[in-house]
Amino acid sequence: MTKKPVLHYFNGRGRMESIRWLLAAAGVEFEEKFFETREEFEKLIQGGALMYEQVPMVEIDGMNLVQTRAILRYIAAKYDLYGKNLEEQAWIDMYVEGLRDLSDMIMYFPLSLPKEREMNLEYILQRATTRFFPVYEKALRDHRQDFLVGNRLNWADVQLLEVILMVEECKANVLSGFPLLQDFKVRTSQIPTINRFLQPGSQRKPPLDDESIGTVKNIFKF
Ligand code: GSH
Repeated sequence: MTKKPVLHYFNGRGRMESIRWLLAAAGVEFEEKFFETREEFEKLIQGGALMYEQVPMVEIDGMNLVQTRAILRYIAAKYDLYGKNLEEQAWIDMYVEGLRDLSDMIMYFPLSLPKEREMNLEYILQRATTRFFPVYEKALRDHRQDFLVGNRLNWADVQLLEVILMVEECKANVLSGFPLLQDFKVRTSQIPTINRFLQPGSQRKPPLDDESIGTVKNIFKF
């Protein structure tokens, strides 16, 4: 029996969440080892498993994989979610990198200073609706398929759904001007592996609350 991948991170979204999403969408079961304190994180570093003394780290196929993008690309390629040729991979990379830009803004948002919160939220929503979502709406319209690239689910689709749901947590009706993205959301949410991940009790993590922000600041010393 193949060993399940083991994910090393704190018990929250951060940079690990899109890795959880991709494994879940691929139908791959995984284990998680959480650290909750600076001391536990340092123990992991001292064990020598973190190439850059950073997480996320995923134990998979006898390797300790680090660097979020490298991990995602490995999983996408291994589970056939990375297109069928170099051209499809280039499109997937372009979509995924745009989605990463947007999701990074959302990842850092809970760390906003109270006086900058509203302004930062406005900025995220403005960027989502004027720069990023129009790209994916147009891609679906021009491509005339259920998916962004090719004619089957790939890494970019999984990340698009993840990011749509994240932005909707900031503003529920944010997709109102994007009919094809609305359909895309409904359609991809019904894919059985993804649907299971969306159910309560899955390994999907909630947005960071104030208590977990304190824990994260303590672990990573910022
Ligand atoms: N480029 C890296 C990646 O994408 O994986 C950045 C990783 C990173 O900054 N990880 C943070 C960390 O380990 C936690 S989310 N910080 C501790 C440190 O940099 O000392």
